[in-house]
Amino acid sequence: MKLYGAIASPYVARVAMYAKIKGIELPLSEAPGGNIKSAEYLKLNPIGKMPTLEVDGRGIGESTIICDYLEDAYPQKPGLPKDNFGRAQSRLVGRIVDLYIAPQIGPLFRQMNPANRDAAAIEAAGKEIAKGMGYAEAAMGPGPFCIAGTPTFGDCALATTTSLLNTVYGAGNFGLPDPVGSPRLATWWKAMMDNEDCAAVLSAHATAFGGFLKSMTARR
Ligand SMILES: N[C@@H](CCC(=O)N[C@@H](CS)C(=O)NCC(=O)O)C(=O)O
Repeated sequence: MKLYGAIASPYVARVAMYAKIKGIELPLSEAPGGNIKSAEYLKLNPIGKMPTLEVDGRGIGESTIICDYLEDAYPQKPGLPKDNFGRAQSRLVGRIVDLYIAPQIGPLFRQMNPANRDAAAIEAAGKEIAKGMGYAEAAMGPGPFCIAGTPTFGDCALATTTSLLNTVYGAGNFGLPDPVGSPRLATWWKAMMDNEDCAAVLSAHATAFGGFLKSMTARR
């Protein structure tokens, strides 16, 4: 089993974190053919995005589906809560990230250059992100993690995207409110940072993504 992708991607980091909390050894491997648009890679994942999980020569695409596969294939240490409602809520947090938070990141990326920025676009994206974070908060359980006392799928999805948001907000100096500013989200974020496994993945992701952002801004 091989996981292809770069840790700078929040979707790759999501799977890396999920594998880690489940105790699965899953280092990142270089994409077949050298990149995610190579014929070899596209054979495994015609969508041409990262991550892809290769299992016995066959590919699985989409980070959430890869996590589902890991849950089915390695049930010994669960990555979801035991009770059905908690499982649904943990998955819901991931869905909220994908549908309501992550789509706002592209519009913000386009506003990184202070010399040429659209304040209304920044405000609109920031508003939608804050709404999405509110939806995620509403889906949370008693905590301190998303649902309860251990990290599960929703934590992996929300934390890697939160880390990316923190980096983008910091680099862009947009003046947008802290995405984890509410008491429940602040408690959640602290729990993530205090968890050795989650913090290790978040740190690797932040370093790699920060480097990517720097090289992007240096090019303009
Ligand atoms: N819905 C996908 C999103 C994956 C995705 O957008 N990956 C980006 C990196 S963050 C990518 O591979 N982009 C390259 C491209 O679109 O060509 C998932 O959950 O895996």
